[in-house]
Amino acid sequence: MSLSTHRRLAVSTTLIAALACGLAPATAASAAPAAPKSPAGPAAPATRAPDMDGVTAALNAAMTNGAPGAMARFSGPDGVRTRTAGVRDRVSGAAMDTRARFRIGSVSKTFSSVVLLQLVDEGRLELDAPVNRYLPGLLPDDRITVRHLLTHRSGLADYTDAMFAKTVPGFEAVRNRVFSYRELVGLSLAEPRTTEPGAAYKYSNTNFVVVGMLIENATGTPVAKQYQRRIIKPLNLRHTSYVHPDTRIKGVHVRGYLHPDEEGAPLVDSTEQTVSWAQSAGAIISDPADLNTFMTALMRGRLLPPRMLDAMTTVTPTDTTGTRFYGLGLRRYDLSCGAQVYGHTGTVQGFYTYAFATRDGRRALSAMANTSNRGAANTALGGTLEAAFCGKPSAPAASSTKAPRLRSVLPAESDLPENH
Ligand code: REX
Repeated sequence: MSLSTHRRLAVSTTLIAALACGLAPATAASAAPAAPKSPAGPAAPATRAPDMDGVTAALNAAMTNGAPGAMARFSGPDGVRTRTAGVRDRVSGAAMDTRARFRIGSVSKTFSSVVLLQLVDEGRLELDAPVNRYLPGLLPDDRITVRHLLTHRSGLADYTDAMFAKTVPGFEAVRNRVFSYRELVGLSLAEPRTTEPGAAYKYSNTNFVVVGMLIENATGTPVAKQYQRRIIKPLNLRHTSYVHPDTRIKGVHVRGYLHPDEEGAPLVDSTEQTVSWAQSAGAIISDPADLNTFMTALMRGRLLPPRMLDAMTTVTPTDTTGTRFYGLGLRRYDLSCGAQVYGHTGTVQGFYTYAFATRDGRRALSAMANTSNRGAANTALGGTLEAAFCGKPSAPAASSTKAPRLRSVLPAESDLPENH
């Protein structure tokens, strides 16, 4: 059935159309504050088309702020739209390409969280059990639970702060190193803990290193195998991999460029590295289509049963803006139009990533810029979220007397037509 047939069918019932108007359905995350009402009224978010010019402007702004290139892919009811800017390779001059793979950094945390929550669902771990029940003696405090890790409330110091205090020397010192998980945890435990267990949100890579250990301990296999078996294969993510400690990115890929701390110093090509300093906290490679497939599948309940997805999307604030939240290995951003999007951000040397979807899994955006240590470029890249999910009113603007177009029957992200 063509997309337009889908739409014609759909417009026929006002009920479906009314449902289609709503934002994300209420979830067990109801502890979180409700989405702010859109100034244009409750129907506004669903009637907005993605503002792809706004997406392009955000990519260009990332470049103005020091990224050699940037790209974004939006998947929604009306299909897929991609945008690129600049280059994916400064030496060959190859243009940025939305089929190219890159390092997704902490978006890997959402993958690790999905695997862990599947294990919880299978009864192999308990969220509120002490980590030390499964990894005896690993942590100096029996009160630290599995949930504390997934919510960044363990108080375990982030060893990467000291590791990368000096950006390029820090990176060069580890780019070819292979760490064991225990070595990384040891680096954290050599520092004072930051909070009492459960007391406060404090982002730390250490938490998701321990999550990797829990996965390997519960399954008796490397995390790579679990990502493959539980996520990559079922969703047919053909450009997603975890190759630690291999330093290369296979196939067509983006080259990453790290900004040194010294203003005006040349960019450092940081493409090849083990990412052993991050492992289950940040070493996955993917591409924009796979990231959108992953986030939409997650939100549509294809990876986790409702109980686990509810736990994952139950969030607490990460700051005082009232717009930034964290669940279990998952962020929620509340955008200016009232849309709430779930996903993760990522930073590894040379790569900034955003991968987010609406709670109903009907719209997703992934964006990347091939630079890092350049906060302004990352902030500019984040502008793709507002443009894509808040968008601009479709023309002619929807009126309350007209039935809105159907947005409820959707093919999978990967079935949607490409629209460059
Ligand atoms: C390490 C330093 C960044 C990068 C980091 N990355 O902790 C994790 C991640 C895996 O993706 N976290 C981010 C380096 C925050 C997220 O969740 O979005 N910075 C760089 C420095 C600073 O070296 N001196 O910018 O490439």
